Parts: sequence; structure tokens; C-alpha cells
Amino acid sequence: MTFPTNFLWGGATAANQCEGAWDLDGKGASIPDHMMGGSLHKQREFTKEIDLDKYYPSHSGIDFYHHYKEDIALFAEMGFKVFRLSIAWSRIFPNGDDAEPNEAGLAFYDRVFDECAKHGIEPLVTISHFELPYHLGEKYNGFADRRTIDFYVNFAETIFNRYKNKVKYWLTFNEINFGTLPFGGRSLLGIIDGKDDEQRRYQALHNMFVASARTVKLGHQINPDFQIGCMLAYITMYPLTCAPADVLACQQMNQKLNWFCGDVHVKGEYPFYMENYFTQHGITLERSPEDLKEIKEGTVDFYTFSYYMTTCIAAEAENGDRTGGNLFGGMKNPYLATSEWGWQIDPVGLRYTLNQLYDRYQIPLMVVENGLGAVDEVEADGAIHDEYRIDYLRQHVQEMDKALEDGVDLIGYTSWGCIDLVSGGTGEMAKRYGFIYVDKDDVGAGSLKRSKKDSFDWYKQVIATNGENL
Ligand code: BGP
Repeated sequence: MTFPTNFLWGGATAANQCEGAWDLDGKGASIPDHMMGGSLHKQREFTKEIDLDKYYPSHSGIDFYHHYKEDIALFAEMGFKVFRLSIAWSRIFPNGDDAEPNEAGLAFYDRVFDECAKHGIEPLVTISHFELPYHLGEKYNGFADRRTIDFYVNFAETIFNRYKNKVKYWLTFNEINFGTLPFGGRSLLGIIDGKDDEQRRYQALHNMFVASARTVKLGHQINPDFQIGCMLAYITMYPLTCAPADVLACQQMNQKLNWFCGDVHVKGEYPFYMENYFTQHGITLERSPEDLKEIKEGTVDFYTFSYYMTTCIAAEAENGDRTGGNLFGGMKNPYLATSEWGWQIDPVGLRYTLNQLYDRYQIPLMVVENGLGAVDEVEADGAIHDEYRIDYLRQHVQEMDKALEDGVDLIGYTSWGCIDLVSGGTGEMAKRYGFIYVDKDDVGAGSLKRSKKDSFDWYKQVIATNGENL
């Protein structure tokens, strides 16, 4: 057993997927508040106008807004050392560009952090988790407009000052590398007019790099003890075959989707392979010398990532089968099983990924999302036997243990959706990740009652034995 004694065990959530209370106490609408639900296994549908006769999953979430005490007490019962959550930007600045923050919103997170402190749980706060205020999308198309950099930094400064004695660990943007993908245009970058060609996406991403770097620098001025990290969706890629053309195609895809954003955050500069990509694709970015200086000065303290799956890359798509579900696409790996949503399950890949990342960056790493989205059955006696989830998590924890033995500086692990919440991709409730079951269905009906799954007790003893008893 190699987990260090101060290893940060815990779980992760995001405001728009659990809080609900979408228009309470002065909160403004966010982009996910415009995403409908109810279409199973399909991506959520975006509507400019909110039709209150329809179901928008983020409007009610799992009502963490009113259940936070009960939920945090359950996390504490499992022994959580850390709880990753995000702050809904539109709860603090309802329009995003308001002059003054909304006190009722700030007070809510005070209550949440105080509750964590009561139980000795360290909060890990994602400043922006796919939840830009809708108004910033509508008026500025989010980060496509440089003015959004200032709105973001102002938001970060407000929460840094407010919570500087309650929160030490921060992440600037959730899964920022989604900005390189077409579907990241709306949820991450905030481009809602649909015109998110590569040129515009990379410009918006550049603006986010500046926002992130400026925020890191500012945070360290506000409290030198702050640990501020980046967060990427890391989808490890293998060449489909050992044909050199597949290996090369894999390297190029990996550079663009996995390495690019991490390199900018950790090394503080644009990598050569992206400069070349921009030239080859006629992409010209507005990047002032001042921007590049800020990016250089605002490098992150630690690197965090989500890890759910791996994928395979082939030079010629005809040479294999495409995966049905993987987020970055790619080809089927004949050696791996998939989740019900087509995500290829690969625990050994986590050890490989941790070694690869630590070799590249040499700064502390944290796995801040990992888990199995699955349909759970509630037995007549109320029990939920989620052995499949325990198997998935156990195998990933075992591989983290081996990575620690390899010498990787891994400081923590927060499994995704530690309490059932709304699926980010599809808006479903049926795709559950939690140790805690929430009685709610895909169209929003249910008592919201919380109950423990078998994985609850399993995780509790994993934490109690610091990863020894799996
Ligand atoms: C990541 C997001 C999370 C969460 C997770 C699981 O991309 O950071 O917000 O949604 O994926 O995805 P899903 O909810 O679609 O199963």
C-alpha cells in the first residue's frame, strides 16, 4: 500500500448538475439552464428561450441547494478528505457582467464551506464548470469576446477574496481541452450563436488561457497558500496497430486533444506542434505580447484531469471499427469492455496515463473525475447492489496505487458524481455515478430521498484504510 497519509480521498460534483434552485435568491440563468433533458442516451438539446412547460434538468438538479447539509454529512460519513464542487458563476454574478456580486449567492457557498469545515473536509473548487451565465453567451458569445476575460477574472477575484480563509484548492476551468472540439463551443467557451469554427474556437480558448493565467497570478497574491490547478478531460490514445502511420496519427491527435492545453497551463507557452497546426490550417490568433507574458507568469501549481476511458487512433478510419460512445471518438479497442454508454473501460490505462503526465510535467497530479455511469436497480428492501461500480473503482484505485509505487506524485482522487446527479452529456438521471442514490428520474419526478448504495460502505473502508482494503 503506497497511498501517502495525507492523500486527498473524496468525490466530485458540479453546480449545474446538482444544485437546482436555478432562479432562486437572485441567481441568473446559465447556459446549462437552457439545455433540455429527457432524451435518453442523446446529447441535451439547447433552446434560446426557456419553455417552463418542458423539463430542464439543471433547474432542479438533485436540489443540493437545500440538501447540502445532509449530503455533506453523508460524504463525511464516508470519510471524505476533500469535496470537489463548482461555484455557479450566475449565482454570484447573475448576468456575468454585473457591477456588483449577488450577496445571497455568496452566502450560500459560505454555508457550504462552513459545513465542509465542520466535518474536516477540504473543498476543491472549480471556478467554472460548463456553467457560464447565459447573458455572457447571448451578448458576447462567451470567451469569443475578450471582454469575457475581465468578467471571469472579476468573478474569480470576488470568490478568492470572499473564501480565502475557507478554500485552499482551486481549478480554473473544467475540462478546458473541450474547447478544441466542436461540442465544447457552447458549454465550455460560451459561443451560442453556433458559429464556432476552428478559428473562433481557438481564439476563445486563447482568451481562456489568459483568463486562467491571470487568475492563478491574482490568486497567489490574494493568498500565497492557494493551490491553483488546471483541469483537462484526458482521454488516453493508443495507436490502433503498430503500423507507423497509426502511431504517427495517434501522436498528432494526442498533441492536439490531450497535451496542448496542459502544456500551455504548465509550461506557460504555446507548443511548437500547435503553432504548426495553426499555420497548416490557416488559423491566426490575436495574441499580444502581454497575453503571452501573462500566460508565462500564471502557470498552475498542480495538474488535474478526468479519466473515464481510453481510445484508439488509426491513420485510416477504414482499418477498424469506430467506438460508439467515446468523447473524443476514435476506434474500438478489442481488449477493452465498454460501459453501457460505449465508454471504453481501461484501469491499466490510468497507471500509464499518470506516468506519462508526471514524466511530462513533474508537478503534483490529481484525478478529479473517474467513475462508472450505470443504471442502478433499487431492490424491494431499498438496497442497491452496485458491484459493477465497486469493480470499476477498485481496479482504478489499484492502478493509482501502482502509479504511486512507480514514483508518480499523485496527491488525490475525487470520483465523479459521488452522489447521483444529472448527467452532463445527456441530462439523464438514469446514468448514475454515485455512492449515494437519489430518488429522481429522467423527467424530474421523484422524492429526492438519498440512500446508500453498497459502494458507499466499500468506499468508506477504502478511505478508512487509506487504500489498503479494496
Ligand atoms: C465530464 C464532466 C462532468 C460529468 C462527466 C460525466 O465531462 O466534467 O461534468 O458530466 O463528464 O459525463 P456524463 O455526465 O455525460 O456521463
